[in-house]
Amino acid sequence: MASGTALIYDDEMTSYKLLWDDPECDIEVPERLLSSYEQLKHYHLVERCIHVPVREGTEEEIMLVHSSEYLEVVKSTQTMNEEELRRVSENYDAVYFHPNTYRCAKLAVGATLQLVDSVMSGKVRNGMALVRPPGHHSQRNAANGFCVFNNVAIAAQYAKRRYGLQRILIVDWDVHHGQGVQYVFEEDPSVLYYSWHRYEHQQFWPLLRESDYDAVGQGKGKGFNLNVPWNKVGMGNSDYLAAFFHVLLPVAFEFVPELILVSSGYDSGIGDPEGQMNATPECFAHLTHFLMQLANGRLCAVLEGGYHLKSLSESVCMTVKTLLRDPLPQIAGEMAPCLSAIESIQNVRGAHKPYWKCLMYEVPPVKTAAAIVSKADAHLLPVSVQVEMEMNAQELKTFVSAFDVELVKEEKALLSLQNVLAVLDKILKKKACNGIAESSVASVSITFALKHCFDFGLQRVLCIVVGDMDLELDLDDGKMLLMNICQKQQTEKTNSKYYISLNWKEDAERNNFFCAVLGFILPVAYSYQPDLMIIVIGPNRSLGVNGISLLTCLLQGLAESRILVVIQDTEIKLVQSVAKALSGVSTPDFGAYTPASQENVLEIKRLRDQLQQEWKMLRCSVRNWVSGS
Ligand code: X5A
Ligand code: ZN
Repeated sequence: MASGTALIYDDEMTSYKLLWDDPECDIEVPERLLSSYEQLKHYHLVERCIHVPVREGTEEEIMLVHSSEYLEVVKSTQTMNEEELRRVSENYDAVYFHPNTYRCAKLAVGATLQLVDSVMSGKVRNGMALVRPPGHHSQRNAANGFCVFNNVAIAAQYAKRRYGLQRILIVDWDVHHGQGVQYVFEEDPSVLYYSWHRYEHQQFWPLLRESDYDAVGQGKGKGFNLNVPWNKVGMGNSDYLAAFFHVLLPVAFEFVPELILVSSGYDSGIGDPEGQMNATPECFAHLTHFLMQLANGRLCAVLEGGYHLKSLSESVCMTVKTLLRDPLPQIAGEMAPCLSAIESIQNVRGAHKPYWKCLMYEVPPVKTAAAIVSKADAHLLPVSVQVEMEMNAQELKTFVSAFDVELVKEEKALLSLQNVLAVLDKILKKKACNGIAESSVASVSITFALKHCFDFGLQRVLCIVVGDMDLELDLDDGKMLLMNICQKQQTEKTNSKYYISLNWKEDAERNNFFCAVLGFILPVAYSYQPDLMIIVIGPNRSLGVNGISLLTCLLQGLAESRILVVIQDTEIKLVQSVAKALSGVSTPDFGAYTPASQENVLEIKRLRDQLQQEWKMLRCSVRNWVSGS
């Protein structure tokens, strides 16, 4: 890996200045460069850097971003008198021209490209270019905000061309929005532009709507423009760090840049008359340090603004010192971002949620979703359970019309279906792990739910029906395994591999369901390996609340715990205990094992014998063992 830090500076870029009275422009003075360089010398930082000479940017390079017409206008200013210079300057917002402006602007572009070449060739690891005029406000056809040519934007285009780079990160920590950079790369996903800026709800220069957090990029470039607008002055170290931690850095690490260009303006530092912010010079050491962890350390810092000479030069020194890998200075101040900063951060994160994984999964997925008939009962469920509203009517209609309309003619059936599908959808989309739905017509809902599961691409659904229920289902292909735990002997259907009727009679007040769950249901379920389980509690159930919770708890070992429990009767006690079992808020007390009745024991034995060839986890005896089968 390359080592060393380049420093690019030339006295000649101090050779232009404002020639007339203009209170807006009089802060952009040659002393900005002189005092920065003096301070670097003072801390013996200049001698520790690798000196790289400046050059002029060529016309071809300037035209990577600007039009030839605009280039001609700027060129023409070198021979103008003061009167003419004033007139050209007035065509632009916050700009002054001097006969040497053109020469310096070309040097600023060339200095930036020299820096990019030094870093990309491996001559140095990183570096800084001290340039005037700055660049980030200038646009294809316009000078703007003291900027003539867009040094950093040209550098990004140049790096893409010359080195075939596919991902460049531009970090603009200047206190003004670099709208010029935003415009150039708005539709370009290969350049990620990040800028924070004094905004004050559009009351601060350059007063643009498109500086707000919702300007996320356009077309293919959506998600690659990050604006953090500051709506109050006085932002300090903790606000800047919070924006790095919660916005820039997660996105940058996901973006994986190959090169970082920093629009390194220091008017965001303490004391600056433009920014009115509070970040101390040490803050810039920390910002630099974080960015050095990306792009293999390939970082080019290019000076933009900064108008408080002392604050500017100290901050430049902090940046260069950090690039040279000196230990980081301690950062001052209470480490707590202000409310307004947090608001801005939240807004950008929200706007970018669709584009970045690191922002998408910020809320932990819900464990248990519930759709219940009486919303008033919601408070009776564990607090971690998220109560769902029904699937909206439109969503439902498109789904239902594609299937059998006859089945959901009744209002009641429709509502039932809405509950079940709302929760099922959450589970399938992994927005919830498991769920409960109350449904007055469970059999109809289940038919739709299963259809929905298969459309979604599930391979094996285990459906356990407790109680009497007639389901018209096609069971041949093994895509679902239906177990019916019922009171009456099912005479019309015979057991097969995928249809199992378990005839169960519960003894009142006895915990005897263990032998059915452990001795039969779990072994079959584990042999089947479902990717979703549906438990349906219908009418005439032969299982008590205790048995149902036991079943629900133990089955969570399968299908990544994806269980949907559909309950037909609206008995809040049952809903509550199932919700408890699913959400895992507490372990239900199942009581001690009690032997089952003779009748039940014989039924389990009968089923085991009948099905252990098909579902091999049922085996616990070597009797009748046939090897290889
Ligand atoms: C590069 C820079 C600021 C222009 C302010 C005009 N420009 N009011 O900081
Ligand atoms: Zn600025």
